[in-house]
Amino acid sequence: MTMKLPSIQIKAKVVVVGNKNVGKSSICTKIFGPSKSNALLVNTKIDFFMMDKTYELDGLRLLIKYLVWTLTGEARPEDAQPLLFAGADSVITMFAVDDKGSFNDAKRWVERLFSMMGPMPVILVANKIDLRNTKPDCIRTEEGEKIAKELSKKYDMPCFYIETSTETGEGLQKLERLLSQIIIWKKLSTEER
Ligand SMILES: Nc1nc2c(ncn2[C@@H]2O[C@H](COP(=O)(O)OP(=O)(O)OP(=O)(O)O)[C@@H](O)[C@H]2O)c(=O)[nH]1
Ligand SMILES: [Mg+2]
Repeated sequence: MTMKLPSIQIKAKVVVVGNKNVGKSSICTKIFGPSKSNALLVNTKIDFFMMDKTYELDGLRLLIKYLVWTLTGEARPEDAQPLLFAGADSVITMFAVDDKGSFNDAKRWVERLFSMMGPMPVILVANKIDLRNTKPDCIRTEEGEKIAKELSKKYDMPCFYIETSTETGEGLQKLERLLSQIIIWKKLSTEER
């Protein structure tokens, strides 16, 4: 007979940043469900997403209660305030492969985060990879990987790199899995809670 242990609950704050139009809201909706922002706060430039999800780890059941913060509208790296990142367990920095400006700014988003929070693991997400089939001059995989490698080296912290498309769904499961692993690692490696 197998006995079911109760699940361990983990609360996680995830922050998703990146330039306007890179697909932050789309990716959050796909992974975490509809935005809850109207129920919580009005007139902010922050959107909230929530999801509870159970993962199995070595026979243990872990319930992660995600609270995801993301920016809306014309936000720039230098506008990001400490409150956005405070207490974050993981940060996703996004760019769109068809938007060179968003790619150049991705590095600046990470540096803005680090300047306020100190280095922490980051996931760099290259979104809209479906557009590589139709649009010329998209950012290539090697270019994204190179930035991630440079950031990891410079700050001595992992900067993971994942490519996604919210149109085709490619990479979304991989992103969610990595996110959960980072959160579990962070909770196990700190004694703050
Ligand atoms: N082709 C393609 N379009 C996408 C993808 N992800 C998002 N989009 C489109 O890009 C546009 C912007 O997506 P959003 O999710 O609103 O982007 P955002 O980063 O939240 O934008 P702001 O909130 O304005 O900063 C929308 O028209 C989406 O349908 C993708 O993977 N592929
Ligand atoms: Mg949005």
